[in-house]
Amino acid sequence: MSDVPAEALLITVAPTGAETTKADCPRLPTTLEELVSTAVDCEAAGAAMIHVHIRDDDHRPTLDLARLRDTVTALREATDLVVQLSTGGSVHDPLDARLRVLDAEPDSCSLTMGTTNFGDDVFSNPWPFVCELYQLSQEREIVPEFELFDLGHVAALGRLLGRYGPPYGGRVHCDFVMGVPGGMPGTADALVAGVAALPAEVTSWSATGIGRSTLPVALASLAKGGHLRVGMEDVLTISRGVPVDSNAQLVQRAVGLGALAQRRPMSTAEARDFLGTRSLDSAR
Ligand code: KMH
Ligand code: ZN
Repeated sequence: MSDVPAEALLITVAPTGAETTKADCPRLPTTLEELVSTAVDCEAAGAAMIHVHIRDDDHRPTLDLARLRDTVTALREATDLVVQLSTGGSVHDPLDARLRVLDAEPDSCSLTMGTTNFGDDVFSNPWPFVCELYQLSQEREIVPEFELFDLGHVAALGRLLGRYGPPYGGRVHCDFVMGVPGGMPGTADALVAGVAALPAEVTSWSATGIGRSTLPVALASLAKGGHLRVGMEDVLTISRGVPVDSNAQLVQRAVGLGALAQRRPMSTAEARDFLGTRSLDSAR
């Protein structure tokens, strides 16, 4: 058990993603400088964890290891946020490059629990890859966040934990990613079904809804006592037809929704305890 009280709301910001182009969205943080300043603003607004995808000099998604390492270092220098690197990358990234993400030694890594159709593409997560990535995270003392795009992924999580035991740190945190075309819909009904199916080992969960499902999923998550992931990886409008100004704006909105539900933002120190990540001193 962690000592973090139930009213604490974990807000994760996913500021960039791999799908939106800089040309389509100039406000998307794609350079290291933009990412760090976004992280600082989002921490000040109430986020405790950052889910990171990085871009190359042409603003295209990359898993370049040197860049990933520099990113982890820069985020740790500028913030106390829990740094989670995406191992999902983009739908075009090969599995071996996605495994190598752990060489950058983040606090946490995303770990998607199965293959899913992803718009017109396929986000590939074959079972042997999931198992290899999970065991690597255990060896490297990196806390996985299990990404659940579908109800089948929830069942697969139970199978994984049954076969390989708990993650490093002993906590089991997962995130429902809803409303992806090809995955589960971003509805309260789907979230309720997913939460009901979670394996007993799960200690916490958050949810995010893509695009227009953002608000319904956030409200449903709060109603069920869950946590929130927000950010420009998942949504680019703040209301119908109005572009998001910044990731911090989405974090501020999450803080406001949380306040309505009598939840207050979890601090970064609480988040480390809550998620079971390494202490800040050993991470640095
Ligand atoms: N970009 C998606 C294909 C993750 O970060 O782990 C995968 C994704 C999940 O965003
Ligand atoms: Zn991601």
